[in-house]
Amino acid sequence: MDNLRNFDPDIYNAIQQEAFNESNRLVMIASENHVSRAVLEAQGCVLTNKYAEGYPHKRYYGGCEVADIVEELAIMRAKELFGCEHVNVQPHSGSQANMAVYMAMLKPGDTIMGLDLSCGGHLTHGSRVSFSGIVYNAAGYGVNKSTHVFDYDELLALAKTHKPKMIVCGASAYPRVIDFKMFRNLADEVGAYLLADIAHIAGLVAANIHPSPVDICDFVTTTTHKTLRGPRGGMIMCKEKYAAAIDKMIFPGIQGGPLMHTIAAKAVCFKEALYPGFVQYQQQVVKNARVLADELMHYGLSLVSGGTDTHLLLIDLTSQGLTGKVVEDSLGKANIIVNKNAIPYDPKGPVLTSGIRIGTPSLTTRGMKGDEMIMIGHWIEQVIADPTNEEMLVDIKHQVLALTERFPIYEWMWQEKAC
Ligand code: DSN
Repeated sequence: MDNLRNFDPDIYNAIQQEAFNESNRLVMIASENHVSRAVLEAQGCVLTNKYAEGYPHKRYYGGCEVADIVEELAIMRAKELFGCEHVNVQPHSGSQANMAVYMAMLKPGDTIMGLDLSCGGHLTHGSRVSFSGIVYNAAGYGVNKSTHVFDYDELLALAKTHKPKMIVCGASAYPRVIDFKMFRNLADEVGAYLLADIAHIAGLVAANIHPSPVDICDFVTTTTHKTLRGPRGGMIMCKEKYAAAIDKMIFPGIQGGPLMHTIAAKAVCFKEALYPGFVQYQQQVVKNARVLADELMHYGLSLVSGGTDTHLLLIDLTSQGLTGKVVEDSLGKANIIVNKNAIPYDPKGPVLTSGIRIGTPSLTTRGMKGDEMIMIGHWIEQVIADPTNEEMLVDIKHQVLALTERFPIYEWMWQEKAC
């Protein structure tokens, strides 16, 4: 059989184009990263062929000896990395991981309490348009209206009112440290299970830069592709006493065959994360976010919560009278890729929004540091000050290209681009 380049040049070229784009743009989407060649190789391997329903040494198909090796390595490394009692590495995504926890522990109609999407939560934390808000009675919580950080007294009052069976902590757009112990207190006060969704901060947690919820919460879910810098996928960690219920809900409850190639790539990612260099990487991710935040504030821009402790920050565009959509589009023309994002209690809704979310994991993977963050902060400020100035956007794009050339990524892939 022919290779991809010869058999399907359309798809081959599209993939090359993506590598070229990632290489020539500043990817500042907080939930994205650039995986290593080793992770890509594992993800693109023959394990995609293998059915391995079940768990190591308890499969429903023959010939699973390699699948067992791979899954056991992934489990062993995840346990070492996060110090958890039990881990299930099969969830296809973070949403599947959350779904499995809810379905294992709750009945339809039970109350869950998670952070509202509009305040930085995730769809699966109880949004009305997600299964989490359709199947369960979702009582959302927010951040304090003036500080934009969690007010644990407010949350306790809410928990006492709603008496949830499960409290979900964790966020997709919250720039500050999450106090898992305070959430544990809330959960204990009302007799709720506590789930921490650390999809965004998993890399920071693995590197001990953000406090770990693993010993504090009943369940910890994550994706593996954000700060953790692995393949797109999910994972559930829990206390041993919940292991059987969680495993049974992932398979056969909500999934069939595990994606063994992805599990192999997860194992590679965990191995990478166990190297000391990973801690330095995560430290630099946070340092870069802080430098960028200071630079943006120095130009008078307003940041949600006044800064960041993590890999991400949110610019509030209210005083500029701009929408996140306009700024996302303008920055895109300058090869700076971000996403529009609601700010807490945003009057504009999710299509336009009043903010943009910016993250540093991908740029840090390329080796960028404080000096580069200062340059990038200046470009972002210039675009926000004059988002329709096409000449300036082109000029910034040229400067971005000069910068990205100094920090190559995936050049081994796209240098062979056919067109
Ligand atoms: N959609 C992801 C994000 O961008 O934060 C969360 O899963």
